[in-house]
Amino acid sequence: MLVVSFAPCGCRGNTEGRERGALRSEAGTIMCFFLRKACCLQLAVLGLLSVSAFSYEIAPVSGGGKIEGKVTFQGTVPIRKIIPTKDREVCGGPRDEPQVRVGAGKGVQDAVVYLKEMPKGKAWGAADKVPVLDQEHCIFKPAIQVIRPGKLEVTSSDPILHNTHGFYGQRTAFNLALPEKGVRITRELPRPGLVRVECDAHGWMLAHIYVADSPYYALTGDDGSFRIDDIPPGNYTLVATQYYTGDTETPVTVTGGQTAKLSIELKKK
Ligand SMILES: [Cu+2]
Repeated sequence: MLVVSFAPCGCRGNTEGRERGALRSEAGTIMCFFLRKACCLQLAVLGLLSVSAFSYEIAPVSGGGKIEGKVTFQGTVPIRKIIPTKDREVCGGPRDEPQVRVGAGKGVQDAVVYLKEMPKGKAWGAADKVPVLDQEHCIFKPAIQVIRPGKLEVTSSDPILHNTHGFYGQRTAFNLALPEKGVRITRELPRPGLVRVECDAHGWMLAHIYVADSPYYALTGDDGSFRIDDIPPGNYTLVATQYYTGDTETPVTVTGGQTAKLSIELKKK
């Protein structure tokens, strides 16, 4: 992902130049002209880079291959202690929450798996409905989801105020007050990347939304299994990620008409 930050294209020296004399002012103006030009050029280049870094091209895939695999976590399941400090009649009492959902055969449920930086390939598929993030008993549902860039509907099933706050890194993606049950608000998540969702009213609430940069992704089932299909033959990096363990990258070669099998173990970094 490309993160671009820059200062505004201003020129404070210009004002100073005017105050100190005509000659200096003229030199300052000329210098400022070039600085502005350079600055605009820089912005244009950054703009192009940011567009190209996120562009995914849809191209028909013939004779594609598949990847099937299983994501596991072998260690002791880490526990997070949840202690609701308000609205207990809705949010409930203290409880233990596993940081990694480990099921049969050490399989990790809800690990996000995707092919890294896919330039082109299959279509996204029909968008049957807008993805939803609900809040029930002060728990985000679902806690983890993968969506395509676009709309997200945020709602609440609780009769109390949630202040639902999504972040791309440190930057706010949305900040919504949901004061009562049944409120529905739709927002855009236009940029691929991880969106962490918190509630400003209930500090223990946490969800993760992965905005995909291509349709080559999967969310593991309750036994840790996944499948990605219609992949153009080639060499790729498959990323398996889970918010507690972080990313695990695995090289994989996809051959037309065949299924590459992977076994991926997540480990806390
Ligand atoms: Cu809340």
